[in-house]
Amino acid sequence: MPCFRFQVDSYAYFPPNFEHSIESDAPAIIVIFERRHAQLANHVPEPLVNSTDKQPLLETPGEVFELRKLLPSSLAYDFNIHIMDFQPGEFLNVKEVHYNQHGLLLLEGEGIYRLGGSWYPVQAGDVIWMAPFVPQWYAALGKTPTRYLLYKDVNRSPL
Ligand code: UGY
Ligand code: MN
Repeated sequence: MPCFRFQVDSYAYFPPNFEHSIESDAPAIIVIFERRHAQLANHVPEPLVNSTDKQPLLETPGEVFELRKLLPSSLAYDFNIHIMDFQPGEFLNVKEVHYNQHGLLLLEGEGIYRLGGSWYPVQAGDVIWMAPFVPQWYAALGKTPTRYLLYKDVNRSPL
C-alpha cells in the first residue's frame, strides 16, 4: 500500500471501503469529515492526497473572499471542502440561503457569524454546523486574515 507523509496543509480523500491507516510520530491535529457515501451509478470517486496551497483560486462572482476547493467538482463526489480566505474587514456580500449543509472550522482569524437572526463572535478553533436553509453571513472583523474550512454537500438531490 502506498505511504504518504502529511504536513500542515495536506489532506486526503478516502472513498467508501478504502483500507487505510494513519500514524503520527508527533502531536498533530487532523480534522475528519465522515459521511455515508451517496453513490451515483457509473461515477466512482478516487482516493486522493494533496495540499491546499496547490489548489487554484476559483472565481467568486460578486464576492471578495478567496476560494479553493479540495475535491474535484465532478459528480462522483457527494461533498466538497472549501477553503475560504478573508482579509480583515471583508465580508460575504450575499446573505446565503441554500439547501446544502455546512460544517465549518475556523482555522485562522476572528469575526462574526450570523446564522438566521443570531450573531456569534467566532475565533480560530471554533466550529459551526449550518443546517439546510439557515441564512448565513460572515464578516472578518479581526486585525488578522480569516481562513475557514467548509464542508458542503453537493451533487446529490437533497431529498
Ligand atoms: O459556498 C458556500 O456555500 C459558502 N460561501 N458559504 C459560507 O461561507 N457560509
Ligand atoms: Mn454557504
